[in-house]
Amino acid sequence: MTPLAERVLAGDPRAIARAISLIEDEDPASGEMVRCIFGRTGQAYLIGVTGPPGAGKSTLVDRLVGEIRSPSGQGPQREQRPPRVGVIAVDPTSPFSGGAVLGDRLRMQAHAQDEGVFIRSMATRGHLGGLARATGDAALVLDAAGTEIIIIETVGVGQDEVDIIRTADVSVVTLVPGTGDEVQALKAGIMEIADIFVVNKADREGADRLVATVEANLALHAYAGGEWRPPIVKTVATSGHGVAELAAAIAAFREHSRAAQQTRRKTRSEYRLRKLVAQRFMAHLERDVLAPGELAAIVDRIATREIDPYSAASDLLERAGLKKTT
Ligand SMILES: Nc1nc2c(ncn2[C@@H]2O[C@H](COP(=O)(O)OP(=O)(O)OP(=O)(O)O)[C@@H](O)[C@H]2O)c(=O)[nH]1
Ligand SMILES: [Mg+2]
Repeated sequence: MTPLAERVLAGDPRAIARAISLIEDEDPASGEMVRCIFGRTGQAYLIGVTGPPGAGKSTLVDRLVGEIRSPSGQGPQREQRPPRVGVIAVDPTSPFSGGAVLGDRLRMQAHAQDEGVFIRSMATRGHLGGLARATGDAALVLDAAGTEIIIIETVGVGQDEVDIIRTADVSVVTLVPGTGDEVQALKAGIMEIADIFVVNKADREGADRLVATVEANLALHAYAGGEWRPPIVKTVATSGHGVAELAAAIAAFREHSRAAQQTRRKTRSEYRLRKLVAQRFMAHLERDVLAPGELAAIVDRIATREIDPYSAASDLLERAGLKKTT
């Protein structure tokens, strides 16, 4: 057990922040830390919130945190006291634009006095394909520290987001009227993984039309009896309108999927393991087996049809000391 891991387990906010920074920087020490805390995770409920840039996700998440923390509020976990909440906002903006910092600061103000809330942005730089893992590890840190509800905000509707959202216990997809994002979301396959749809900025023209479009999409799917049909919640994040309904929808989904949650977590574990092995194998290949630039050269040869990807892959496996496959 490293001293940092111990402090994370004790719930020390500065240790949590430090641990997430290590993960963000891909510091080798972060792997050791995650190994130490892993056995103490698995208690938190993960809420993934995604949607196009500027959809109002942060405003909405902020309101949702307020709702979950309010003694009279709705929420996925209401026993005696409001649950501790952690927010990880995956920020695609350059660390130099200040967007993340500003957003953080604004939200810190709203929950600054609340010891039960931890908010953190993570930059996406340097995480080619590894973003889902970095986010997942950051969630493990919060989980180990005793955070009961973890909200992960991601921007966009691409593959990275699908990957991240896949790791959540519930996926909330936020759309806004008049942007045509739903088409893009459809293409990225994000509609299929949504458990709850939010039509935010419902104060704007076209909200009902967007609700109807999403409804029409859902109608294409025949929901079996007892199968969860994603509800569509209209919100105005700036005023808080609809946020209690969103919290209630999350609570309803949690209740509905209680039995299936283990399966979902198993899928998540399998996905993480497969990703990790694939990433490690590629890293090993590039670092220990191939000469610098050799992988790029092989890629070029595939692009110019000099070799086919199947033969190239077999060659690489063989050179890494694995059995030749076809
Ligand atoms: N009219 C209206 N404006 C909203 C609503 N929700 C958020 N906004 C505004 O939309 C802008 C973007 O809000 P954010 O919460 O930063 O959106 P976001 O999706 O987190 O943005 P990124 O993280 O940069 O992708 C802000 O100016 C908000 O005040 C809403 O329901 N109605
Ligand atoms: Mg945001």
